[in-house]
Amino acid sequence: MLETVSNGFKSATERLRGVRELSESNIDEALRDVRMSLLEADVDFQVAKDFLTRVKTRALGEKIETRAHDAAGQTVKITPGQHFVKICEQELVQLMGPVDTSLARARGSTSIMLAGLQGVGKTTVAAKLARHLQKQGRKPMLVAADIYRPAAVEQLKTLGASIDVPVHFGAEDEKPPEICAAGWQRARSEGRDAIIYDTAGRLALDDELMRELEDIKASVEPANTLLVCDALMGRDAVNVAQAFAERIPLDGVVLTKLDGDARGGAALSVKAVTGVPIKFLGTGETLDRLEEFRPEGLASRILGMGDIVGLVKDFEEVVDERQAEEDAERILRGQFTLEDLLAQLRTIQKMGPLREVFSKMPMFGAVADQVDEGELGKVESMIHSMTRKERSAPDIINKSRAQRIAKGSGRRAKEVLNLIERFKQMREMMGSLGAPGGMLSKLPGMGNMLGGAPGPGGAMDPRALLAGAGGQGMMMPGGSARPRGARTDSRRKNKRQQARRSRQKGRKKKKR
Ligand SMILES: Nc1nc2c(ncn2[C@@H]2O[C@H](COP(=O)(O)OP(=O)(O)OP(=O)(O)O)[C@@H](O)[C@H]2O)c(=O)[nH]1
Ligand SMILES: [Mg+2]
Repeated sequence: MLETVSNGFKSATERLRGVRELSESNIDEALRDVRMSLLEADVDFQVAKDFLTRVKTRALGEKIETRAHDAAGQTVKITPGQHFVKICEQELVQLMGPVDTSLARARGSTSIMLAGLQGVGKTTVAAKLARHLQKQGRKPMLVAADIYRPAAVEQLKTLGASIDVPVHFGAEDEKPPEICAAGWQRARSEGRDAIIYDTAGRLALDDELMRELEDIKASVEPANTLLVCDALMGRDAVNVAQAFAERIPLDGVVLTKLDGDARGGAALSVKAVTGVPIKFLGTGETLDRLEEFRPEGLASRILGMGDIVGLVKDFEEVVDERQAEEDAERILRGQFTLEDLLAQLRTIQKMGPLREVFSKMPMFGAVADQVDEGELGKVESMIHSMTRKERSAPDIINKSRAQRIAKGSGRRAKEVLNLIERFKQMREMMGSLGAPGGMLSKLPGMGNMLGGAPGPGGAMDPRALLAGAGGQGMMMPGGSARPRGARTDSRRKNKRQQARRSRQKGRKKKKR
């Protein structure tokens, strides 16, 4: 999704990695990549130009705070490159927002008229919105006002039936405005509190289509008029939106087929060109693939970091950074216990549903679907039933101890032994990953941190970390190995070690 723009920002960030300050020349260079990608992505020319000017002005004009305080009150360093990314993020949000995704009500109910060209996804969106409202406890009704395309009514009836939402349709000679008006009356009398009008699409914008929409609007006065646009149409989608907006007042845009949109031009320009915000995103053919639009979320996805900004924010809220870095080093040396595993599980759980956490991580996004939420609870309950000693030295867990633990946690002894086995394999694997010359040292940037020679950047299959070496089931949440750790250079590491040593000395002195 949106790879084209993402790539532009990614190479811009790469260029700024390691620079000591933002200067006109390095900003220009970085922004050249962004400009190319925006144009390639079919972002409106003027929108792209204004965006780049704003980013440049801010990047040059703002004093960079090189230090900030994190959630735990610790001072953290901010590089000029990170400052640049922050500006880009804020300007992207500005470009696409603000947006209020709530749907207006009038006369006691939510009414929505959908408009748009042929094949953009109106009928699908109608059903998705019905589902969306249903989840909020509302009682929607769908109205089939497309009388021109054969099978259009059948399509809506099938979708309605699949989510248990009634569909109103007209008699043969009824015109769309009359069908809608009758639908409204029926919804009232049947106690439905939300109504969605699915209208016909045409191949091109024509007077007839506009007049029909105006007539429907006049006849039922929908509280929300949403324009459905196909993201794959790029700048054409924006042109269509502009033409619609000039003729019919619009409350929002629903941008569909974002799942197949590698470019992202429509998503970025529609608000800036038309003044109409995107309210919903369609991200797949099935009816649950509708998202309320969050400019912040899309901005961070565009910045090529999955939603790593959000992830780091979540992470900072729940974890002590210094502790986390120390843990990460220890874990990568293969020195960790079940107690650590439990702490990590808890950290991850605090960050939100597991699948969401994983989908925000660039390396793990693709396997997020395979994450088994229930598995965590089982692992947690088994560790809970162990004694402190067992947790720190799992090797002592024999058959009879396993039986006791199983009894305490409502699991089977076999599962406990299995957990221990997988834990040992994982410990071994982490140890060998972290060893000089090990797999992690081959990842770009990790060589320094681990003290090994950087290799040619051998790729790692993220599933190796997800599933235990045994193949399935338990996962290793690398909670402490925060992305920034990857950039920790040996100097910083030495400094930290010195600091730790002097802290320890201080403590010893006090004792004496
Ligand atoms: N991948 C993907 N496909 C979508 C999405 N939304 C709709 N589609 C597909 O796009 C095609 C057209 O969808 P419809 O909902 O029939 O479009 P429409 O605007 O009602 O079409 P007309 O009534 O003919 O004007 C269908 O095959 C849908 O499954 C989406 O968000 N992602
Ligand atoms: Mg349709």
